[in-house]
Amino acid sequence: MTTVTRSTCCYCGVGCGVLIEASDGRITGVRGDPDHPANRGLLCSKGMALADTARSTTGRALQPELRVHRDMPREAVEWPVALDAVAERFARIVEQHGPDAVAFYVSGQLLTEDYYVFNKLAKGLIGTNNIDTNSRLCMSSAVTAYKKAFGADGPPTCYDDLERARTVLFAGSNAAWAHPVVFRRLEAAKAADPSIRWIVVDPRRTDTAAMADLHLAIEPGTDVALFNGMLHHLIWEGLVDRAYIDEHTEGFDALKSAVRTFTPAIAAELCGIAEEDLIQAAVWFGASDAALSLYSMGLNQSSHGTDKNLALINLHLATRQIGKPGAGPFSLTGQPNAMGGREVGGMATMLAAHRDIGNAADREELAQLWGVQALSARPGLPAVEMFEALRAGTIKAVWIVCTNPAHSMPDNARVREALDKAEFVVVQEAFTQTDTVPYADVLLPAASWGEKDGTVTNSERRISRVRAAIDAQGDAKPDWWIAVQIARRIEQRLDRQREAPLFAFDTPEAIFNEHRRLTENRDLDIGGLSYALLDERGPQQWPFRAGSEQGEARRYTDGRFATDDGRARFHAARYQPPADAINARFPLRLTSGRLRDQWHGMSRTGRIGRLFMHAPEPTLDIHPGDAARRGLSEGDLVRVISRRGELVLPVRPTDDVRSGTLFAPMHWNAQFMSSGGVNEVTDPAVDPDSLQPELKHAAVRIEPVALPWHVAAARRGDALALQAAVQPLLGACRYAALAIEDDLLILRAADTAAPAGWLDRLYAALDLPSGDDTLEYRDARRGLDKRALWRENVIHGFVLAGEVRQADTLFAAVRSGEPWRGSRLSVFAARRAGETASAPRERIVCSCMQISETQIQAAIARGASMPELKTSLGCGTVCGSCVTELRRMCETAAIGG
Ligand SMILES: Nc1nc2c(c(=O)[nH]1)N[C@H]1C(S)=C(S)[C@@H](COP(=O)(O)OP(=O)(O)OC[C@H]3O[C@@H](n4cnc5c(=O)[nH]c(N)nc54)[C@H](O)[C@@H]3O)O[C@H]1N2
Ligand SMILES: Nc1nc2c(c(=O)[nH]1)N[C@H]1C(S)=C(S)[C@@H](COP(=O)(O)OP(=O)(O)OC[C@H]3O[C@@H](n4cnc5c(=O)[nH]c(N)nc54)[C@H](O)[C@@H]3O)O[C@H]1N2
Ligand code: SF4
Ligand SMILES: [Mo]
Repeated sequence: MTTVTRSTCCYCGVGCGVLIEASDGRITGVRGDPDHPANRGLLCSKGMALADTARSTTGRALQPELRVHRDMPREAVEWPVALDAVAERFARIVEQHGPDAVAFYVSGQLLTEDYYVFNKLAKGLIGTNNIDTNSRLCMSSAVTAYKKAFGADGPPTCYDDLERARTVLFAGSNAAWAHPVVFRRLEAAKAADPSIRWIVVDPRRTDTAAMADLHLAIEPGTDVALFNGMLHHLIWEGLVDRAYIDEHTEGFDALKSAVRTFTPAIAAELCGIAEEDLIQAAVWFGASDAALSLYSMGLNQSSHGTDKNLALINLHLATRQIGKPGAGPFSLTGQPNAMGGREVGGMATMLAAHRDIGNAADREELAQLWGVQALSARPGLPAVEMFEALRAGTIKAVWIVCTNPAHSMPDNARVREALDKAEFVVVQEAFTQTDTVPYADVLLPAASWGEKDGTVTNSERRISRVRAAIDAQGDAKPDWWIAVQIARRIEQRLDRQREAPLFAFDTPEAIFNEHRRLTENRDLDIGGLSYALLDERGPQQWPFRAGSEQGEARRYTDGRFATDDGRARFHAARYQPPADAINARFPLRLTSGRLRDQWHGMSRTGRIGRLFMHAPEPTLDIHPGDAARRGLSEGDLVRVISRRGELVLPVRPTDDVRSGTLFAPMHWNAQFMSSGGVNEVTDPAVDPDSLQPELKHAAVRIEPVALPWHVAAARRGDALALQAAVQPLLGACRYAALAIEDDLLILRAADTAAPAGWLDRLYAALDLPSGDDTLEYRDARRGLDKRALWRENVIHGFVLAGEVRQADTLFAAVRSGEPWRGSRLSVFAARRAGETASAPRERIVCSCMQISETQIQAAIARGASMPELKTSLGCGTVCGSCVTELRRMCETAAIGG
């Protein structure tokens, strides 16, 4: 029997509602929930593919594992053994070295209930504020700026504003890929009313920028100069709202003198854009009936990210583009529960329900609510410092939950060193193939999406229920449960038992109810919410006070802010260049970000072939002029070198980036390539207020690297099992990348020569033994080694090492599964005329309908328009994630002739 469970997508902060279909304990399908106010039935390519990610248990963490010594492998143990081991070790370290000798590094992908328990465990029970989260890499600057400007965290806006805005300013946001359903809604609004203006501020011409009326391709890191220049123009042209400023704000005069020097001409020059464009943007924004800004990592991930946020908020306050429909500074949250984490105070610098560590009254009130003596007044260490302290030995033990710092932290080699040096590392994970799992002394298997219950809050402050559609796989347990079990044990060992036990929770609902109590009479008051109400009436926005009928869609509509005097604050934002200075040795600016179909470290999206096909290999985007000057063409491998480290990547010349700027996707890591990914070279410098690292900017140089020995390989079978088998070999090559294609694993690698013994290990990992079914060819003198495995007349796998000229033919043969025509011996000789050396598989643009770039281009060449593409090929008709790209392809063809 098929059951349908209403839940929420586990990826981005849009927070789309999903309907999960399940039968016999397996998830069989996922659809958009037509009744969810965020998406009204829509899903993007990642959401559409959710069921596939849950299909197989290969690669899931299914049992607790423990190792008694660093040099020994972990072994499976029963839960009580694992729980005792963690509790005992944490308690012992706290007794010997004090509470600040342990740390928790958690995640905006936890549910609010999970998050709440971890925060209470660290701050309430152990007495340390050393609990930080990957939100430090993500939302911290936005939080800090909201608090500075408005007196409280949280966006004043809501999704309804998407349809009401007259001017939309995207700043450092590639919403077309990162928040696709929000983008779909904006697209529909603009299609219905083409007079709506879009401005995009992004150094790259992203799919978002390609749709803009005005794209400001600023130099990375120059946003403050841009916003100050826009404000200068608005002030001197009289486009600010003096009455609003006088009545509802503080600090305008100081700001006015601070932006005096930012004339449009000077600001435009600093940003590397045309002065007219800056002025145009200012006028469209300031004179608009409703200007909405949507911003994300291009602002936050900066060594002056708080100032970037504040400079943008200044524009909104000065022109009264806030507190009314369609207007306001809308920080798009990245993770599904970045907001919930902020609500429970799950960071090193905050306390539960928007309380402050630095505020004695807040600490006392919370201690009382929790029934503990006192809370530590010492702020905990934020992410970057936390791992530094682990490396230095001042923190002895870390418990990592639902995040993969060995991949996602800046300068990740240092993080790996820290994990290596740490006395005790606990990793609580749903999947085993991540870069952090190898460091775990204890691996705690977590129930994952589709298997757990609780709540999340999306970008517009809307709380949705997450519900389990099936039982947890194997012995995996919900994150809150694991935390509660260990907390109780630590409580016992530290002999901190109280009259009322701190962790008496038996359900997520009990946790939610306690969290609710902590929010009462505060800005995020959810006193009127309950699971029953959410179940009955669907997702709700906070604040939602007791006795009220509904939440608040927009905040500060009466011009009263959450500061003591009710006035918002202007802050004179200082323009500063990025921390990692450009010079003759490191002349290029490297930025990084998301791809449409991958999610972070790929532990989930990297499980399905469909999501690889839009971008099958890691790449380094470079301006064609910069590439030509260095004699580089598409696919050439280069070393990308920064002051911290290096990695090898294939270049992709494209004028989507400006000259002097490079872009690499953040996703690839040691599970799929030969290095830890782009964070080998990124900069751990942080913003002084938000302590968020500058992941969006590193000064680098690139050098060509001659790696004449190439490998191309493919193997049919359980691709996830094959990936796990081949992954340990990747690091031995200067360059290697894996991709998954349904029941196929694809490998490409390159080096100066074959690493010793490597090929034999590869043959074993790919299960390509010598034998009757295997055709082999070896030429030691020329360094050639080739193998193909046959079943009947069909090639089931091959390795070409040394040179890979036949790769295309063989990839095609393995993919098609059709019998090989011609003699077996011809496989290593065959190379049809016109074939290039290693053209990757055709790029698939439409993931839902599996329509390739070539098919679309052919249709466009025959004169197909955008609507005709949809009717003739079907592309862009399901989730819509590819529509911007389709439109771009049509436009490019039209311009090109
Ligand atoms: N497909 C997909 N979607 C996701 C995620 C994912 O992994 N995959 N992750 C989610 C998460 S956690 C997050 S935080 C969001 C992130 O969502 P976004 O922030 O929209 O995504 P990014 O690609 O990281 O960065 C956005 C843009 O910032 C630009 N940028 C770089 N430097 C600067 C600068 O100095 N100024 C300006 N103005 N722009 C700059 C980059 O060129 C990039 O296009 O996405 C969420 N959604
Ligand atoms: N260079 C560069 N680096 C970046 C960024 C960038 O733009 N550029 N962006 C930064 C940002 S904004 C973010 S948010 C971070 C994200 O970085 P991470 O947090 O490291 O990213 P994920 O891969 O999503 O990690 C989540 C982990 O939790 C596991 N997991 C999934 N479900 C569950 C569950 O229910 N319970 C438990 N316990 N585990 C689960 C997944 O398998 C995965 O390994 O990356 C940051 N790093
Ligand atoms: S936009 Fe896509 S990834 Fe984000 S919540 Fe919706 S379906 Fe999930
Ligand atoms: Mo994020």
